[in-house]
Amino acid sequence: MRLRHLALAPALVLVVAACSGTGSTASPSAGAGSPSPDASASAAGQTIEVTLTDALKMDPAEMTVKAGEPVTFVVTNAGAIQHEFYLGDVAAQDAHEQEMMSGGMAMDEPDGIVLKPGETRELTHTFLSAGASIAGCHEPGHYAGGMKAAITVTE
Ligand SMILES: [Cu+2]
Repeated sequence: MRLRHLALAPALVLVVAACSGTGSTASPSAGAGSPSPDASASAAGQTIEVTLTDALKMDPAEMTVKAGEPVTFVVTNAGAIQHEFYLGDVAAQDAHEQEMMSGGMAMDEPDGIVLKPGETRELTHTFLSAGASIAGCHEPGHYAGGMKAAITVTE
């Protein structure tokens, strides 16, 4: 479902392809429902609980996930102001930051969710290949203030 979504958004596909330095280049169909030998493993999935705070922190600030398996982030906004949990590599984070700075509204999208104070929400994402990714909050000033977490994607 998510991947079909991505396939309809060329920019996002490019982002995914761009961060997949270790293979799976230009194969947007790779995840679009084509069964992989590891399909059974993905049933297990991975769950990571993340807390967002008004101190512009994400806890944990570093996470490790496995490529090709869905990861469910259970995100709680422990603060009193709105925060965001947006997944993407450095380029995607920068692009999203620009978007937000030029008046973009924080909204839910395939790779990001917006959380009101006290809210807990889930975002499920499958990282397609090993590498480095980031979770960032792009409420004004937050990303620049360090509100991000490093995500290491392993094979
Ligand atoms: Cu924030």
